[in-house]
Amino acid sequence: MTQDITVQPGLAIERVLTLELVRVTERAAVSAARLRGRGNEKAADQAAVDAMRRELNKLPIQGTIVIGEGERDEAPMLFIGEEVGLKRGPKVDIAVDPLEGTTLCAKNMAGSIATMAMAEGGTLLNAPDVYMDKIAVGPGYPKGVINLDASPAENVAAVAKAKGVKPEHLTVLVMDRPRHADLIAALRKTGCSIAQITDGDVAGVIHTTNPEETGIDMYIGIGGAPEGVLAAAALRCIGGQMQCRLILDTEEKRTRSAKMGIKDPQKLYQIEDMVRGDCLFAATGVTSGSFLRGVRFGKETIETETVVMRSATGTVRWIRAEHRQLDKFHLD
Ligand code: VTB
Ligand code: MG
Ligand code: MG
Repeated sequence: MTQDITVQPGLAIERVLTLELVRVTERAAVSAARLRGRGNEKAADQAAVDAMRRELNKLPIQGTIVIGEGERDEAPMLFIGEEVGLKRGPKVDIAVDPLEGTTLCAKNMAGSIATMAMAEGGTLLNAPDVYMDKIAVGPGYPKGVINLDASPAENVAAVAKAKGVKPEHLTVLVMDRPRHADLIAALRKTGCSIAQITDGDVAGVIHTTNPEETGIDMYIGIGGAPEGVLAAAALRCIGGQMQCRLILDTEEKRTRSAKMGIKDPQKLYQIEDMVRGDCLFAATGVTSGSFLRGVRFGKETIETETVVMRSATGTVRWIRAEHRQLDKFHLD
């Protein structure tokens, strides 16, 4: 007897879907990786989008893209509101960034990933594609240790105290952007170490969940709102704290976000406000980074590395895959 994927009350995301997410991000990563170092962001991104869409449409879900490549008219695929899947099975919200770090991929620099999250229908923040102010730490800290409305110095002091170290022994990750000049200057005064990345703050935020391995204790700065929701989904699974606020500094942005259901443009979002239900998160490395190994093209196999997480249990799985049947990847 074949069993349909059923929905358990309060657990809309069936665990069997976990591996399906892996397949989706693996394919997107392989497609993008073929275009690593070609200096063509757009082509790499498009390849990842096409592959991700093709794989999503094989899944037994009634999925709605809530974070995607933009509005319908500007994004032909994986646009916000697009329905994906086989149109049977659980109703789910989907957030995608098929190629997070297009520049990293185009320049063959460390840290580009293919990533997505899936959550119970109606539970993911429909974030517009605007900037977002973010602060995050990993698990193990007392609730409220970070505060987006406090100064960088106050946050460094609070996290250092909770960790039981001096500020000099704390490392804060910040994206290398002119807009972060004041933030960096304020952090410098605390004596902490600042690690900088040129792109890719989904992985950046996730780095805080494993400071022993990554050396990163806290993430602060302004990045994309879609990336904020994706990172929040990961932290909802692993643990940690994150606070965010949309930057709606023009009338156009406020109108656009109001249309997407954002009532309070000043709202301070906690993880549970961005990902309100059970969720799954997956990311596959495109170029190698400190988070994930990039795709390796061999003679007989293509190797991928993926992390997949499930909030219901907090399980985090690292999946190294060897793909054979390379002809099947030809389409990608
Ligand atoms: C942000 C960040 C992403 O691009 O969206 C950034 O969240 C764009 O910032 O991780 P700029 O406009 O300052 O370039 C990424 O780094 C990659 O998509
Ligand atoms: Mg992208
Ligand atoms: Mg991105």
